[in-house]
Amino acid sequence: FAAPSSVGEPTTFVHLFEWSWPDVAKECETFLGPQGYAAVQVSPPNEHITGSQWWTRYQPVSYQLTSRGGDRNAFIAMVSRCKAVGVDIYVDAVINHMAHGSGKGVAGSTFANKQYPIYSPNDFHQTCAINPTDYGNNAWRVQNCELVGLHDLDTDSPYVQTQLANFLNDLLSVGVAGFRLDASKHMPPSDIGDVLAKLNKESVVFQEVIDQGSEAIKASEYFQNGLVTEFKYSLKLSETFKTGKLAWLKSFGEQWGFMPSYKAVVFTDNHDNQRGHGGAGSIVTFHDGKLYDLANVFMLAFPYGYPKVMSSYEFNGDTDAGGPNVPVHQGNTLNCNAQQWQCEHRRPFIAGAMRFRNHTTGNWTASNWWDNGNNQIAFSRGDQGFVAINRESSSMSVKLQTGMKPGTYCDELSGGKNSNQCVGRSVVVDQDGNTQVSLGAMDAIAIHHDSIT
Ligand code: LM2
Ligand code: CA
Repeated sequence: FAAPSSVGEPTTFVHLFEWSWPDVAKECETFLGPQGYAAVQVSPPNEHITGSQWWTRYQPVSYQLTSRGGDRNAFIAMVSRCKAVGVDIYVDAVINHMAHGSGKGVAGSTFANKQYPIYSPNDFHQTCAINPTDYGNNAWRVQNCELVGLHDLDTDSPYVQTQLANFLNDLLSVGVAGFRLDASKHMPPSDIGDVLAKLNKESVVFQEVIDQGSEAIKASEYFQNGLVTEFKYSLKLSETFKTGKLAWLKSFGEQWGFMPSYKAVVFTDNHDNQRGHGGAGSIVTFHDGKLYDLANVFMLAFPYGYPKVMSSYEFNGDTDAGGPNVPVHQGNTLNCNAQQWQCEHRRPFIAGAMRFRNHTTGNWTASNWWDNGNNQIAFSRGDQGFVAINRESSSMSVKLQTGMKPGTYCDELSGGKNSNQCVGRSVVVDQDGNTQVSLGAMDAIAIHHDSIT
């Protein structure tokens, strides 16, 4: 589908889960840059254990940049090719722990008995297991014992902190712009702060803290270090779209008990909860078809948080299965289809809603809220944009105030403008700022001030 006429201010990043470095680089050039995605979260780039499961990437063996994604040269080439088209790279940094047991890493390093190329047994906490019951009442054990048998680094020690800072500084030196700090809940916030204080460049930092409201460790303890994942958002958005009423979303955000918007990284689903791993619940995913599109349209249109779009692969119920054995890009063929890479970030509604967000940064409020008390909603972003979502099995037909100046606009979700030609649906706003919204079941529209034709 069409490229937008201009990208606006980037507001959204995408997790290209398990994509190889050459595929990420090509995606930056052919799609993410032209469309206006701000950044890509890539899978961990450092040496990890061997094996075909996706989660081998979460068992570090060394900080050499050799991984299933590619080697150091391929990584550096990706970072610079993406940067050249305005797309930043965020690295998923696994710094709480090292690999379980003994064996060999993908770059040939060996490990055994808490011995790794740069670590020896006294760089780790004493072995103890995090028990399921610890989460509710024992913060110390959650941060000092082992998460699923992964040897827990003594992140309080100056030596360990220096190694971690060296790793992150190496990534910054090749142009990486930010980090997802994996398993942040399992590290004291002050240890993370000590490591970040040693970094020699500004970067985007978001900490993965699974706090759904009932544990000893709170997401708010991590605000001092940067952004934090808001897992309540994923859970509540999914529940509302699956079994609730969209009318409830009028007050979505802090009023639902979420962290302040400016601290929150938000997502519909992530690589863990979409397959029943960390923080799972009844989560909306690519398996939900149109419902997934609409949930993403809401996330991207609504003024809360820094959104991350998930880009997955089909795993057919095997929650350990690694990615498809084909590259995403093969010459001119794109292996984005039902059985392989899902490329959710390319879906017209998701990319279109991302562009809508980029063009509505001038007003960070939801105004003119309307709902039918059930699953039809609409709201404006001041005079910058207007969106309507119909999650019902029947059509939607209602005249609504858009807050926008009169004119004919081009719906971003069905394609938007391409070199001044509207390839999407036309939406007419009358002299009073009203429009007649006519949508079929499970449909949505989004217009903004730059989509006027
Ligand atoms: C994370 N965030 O805090 C990641 O988002 C999550 O994907 C990681 O778990 C976890 N923390 C550790 O980095 C994944 C996966 C686990 C997997 C671990 C380690 O969800 O299932 O554990 O990575 O690869 C696997 C086995 C587990 C085994 C463990 C150690 O599933 O049964 O435990 O390896 O061999 C003995
Ligand atoms: Ca720890």
